[in-house]
Amino acid sequence: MITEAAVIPGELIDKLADSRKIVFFTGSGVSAESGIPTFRGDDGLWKKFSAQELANFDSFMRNPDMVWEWYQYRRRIIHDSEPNAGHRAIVDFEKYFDVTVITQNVDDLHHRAGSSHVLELHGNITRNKCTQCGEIFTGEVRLEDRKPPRCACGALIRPDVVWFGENLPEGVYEKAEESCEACDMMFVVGTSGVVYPAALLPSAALSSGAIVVDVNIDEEDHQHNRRFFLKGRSGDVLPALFERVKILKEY
Ligand code: BJW
Ligand code: ZN
Repeated sequence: MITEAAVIPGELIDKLADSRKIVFFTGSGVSAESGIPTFRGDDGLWKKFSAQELANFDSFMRNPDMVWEWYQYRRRIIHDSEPNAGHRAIVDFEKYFDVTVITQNVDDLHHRAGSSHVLELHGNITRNKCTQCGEIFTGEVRLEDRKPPRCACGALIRPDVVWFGENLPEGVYEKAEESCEACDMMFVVGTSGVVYPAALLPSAALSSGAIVVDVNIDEEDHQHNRRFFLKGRSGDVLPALFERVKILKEY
């Protein structure tokens, strides 16, 4: 069922009100209204910076200063941004549901909004790690650093994010899969669903009997095997959804 955000089907609200465990699986679209560019849209990061080439280990080792500069640029945008109404609505859902957030985003905005249970599939840009000994650096990233610093072991330090061809952080995908298999309803919010293995998660929820709902501004990114599609910005759709279910829960 495809619906504009303003008209959320009563059937969806009823099913949501009967749910106990819900999953929000988010992509860069959920942070777009915070001013953080998505990866593949018209203003996407890929278009301006050819990030597909930048987001891999070989590029970093070939040209560490350039890749580092690209991450520093994004860190500045993220540092200056705030969680938006979509992030905050996801926190509100914790009032009535057992909520797991599975995010492909590295921007930390779900944590900053106050979500209690966040699984980060692609790492977190606010951390660094050593390319050799793997030490993690969680302190404040120095935004003025024009070049990647070096670890005590002598090797280059890189952002603690998952690049193409790299494994996801140990155990995180497995936990995400378990949450998808156990949930009653899954919201797939602001992702093009083209990056694997993350893109397999909605199917894991579907085949375990969950109701899967796509929330996206672009109908082309709606997968037709999903039960509902709410077309609109996550910062509009998610608060509207929360207000509707709140009425059922409170009265
Ligand atoms: C809105 C909105 C609003 C806008 N409201 N909506 C199986 C098949 C084919 C390939 C593979 C496969 N398995 C693995 C691969 C290879 C590869 C892969 O997936 N390639 C494909 C691209 C073809 N995967 C990997 O390499 C992964 N690792 C892996 O598989 O390990 C095993 C292995 C090891 C060794 C060798 C081989 C395999 C790792 C993937 C890591 C992805 N990393 C990135 C960069 C992170 C660091 C950084 O930030 O720089 O993660 S790529 C980038 O894409 C980033 C994102 O998390 C990810 C997903 O993008 P997202 O969020 O969906 O953004 P967009 O822009 O695509 O979409 C935005 C959406 O929002 C759109 O739909 C808009 O309409 C919507 N929107 N505003 C609501 N307001
Ligand atoms: Zn080191």
